[in-house]
Amino acid sequence: EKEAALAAAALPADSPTIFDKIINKEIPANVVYEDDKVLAFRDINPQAPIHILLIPKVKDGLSGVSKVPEAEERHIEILGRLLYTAKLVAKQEGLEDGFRLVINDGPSGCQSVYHLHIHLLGGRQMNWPPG
Ligand code: DGP
Repeated sequence: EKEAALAAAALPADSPTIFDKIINKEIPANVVYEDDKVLAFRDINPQAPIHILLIPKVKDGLSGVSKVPEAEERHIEILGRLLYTAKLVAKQEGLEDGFRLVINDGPSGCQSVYHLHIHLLGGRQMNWPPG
């Protein structure tokens, strides 16, 4: 897994990933929210009773953001929109008592898919520090 992360880290910012296939409906996903800019779907390997990924949609050749350090000023709107959508989805999922938002970055952060995403985790007591 570490090797895969290192290989992926070498890819250019807008290389397609498995998440592009989910956006394009080429592979199925359990979608919980979708608009023209953001897609949210259940993680295939859930780490909590509720584990949802929020991703920016990439279309019309618009360069995607692979990871936080690749963000540019033009991405500010989508970065804010992802957080705002996390709020909407948390409410939709009934996470009134709280939840955890996580962005894994790069090999040391355990990022495995190089299409920027926020993890929304909830439905159980979270612990600190994380692993
Ligand atoms: P990260 O390690 O932060 O890059 O998280 C990537 C997450 O993506 C990981 O928790 C598993 C999830 N994932 C990978 N492939 C798929 C997929 O094909 N479908 C879904 N629903 N989730 C996926």
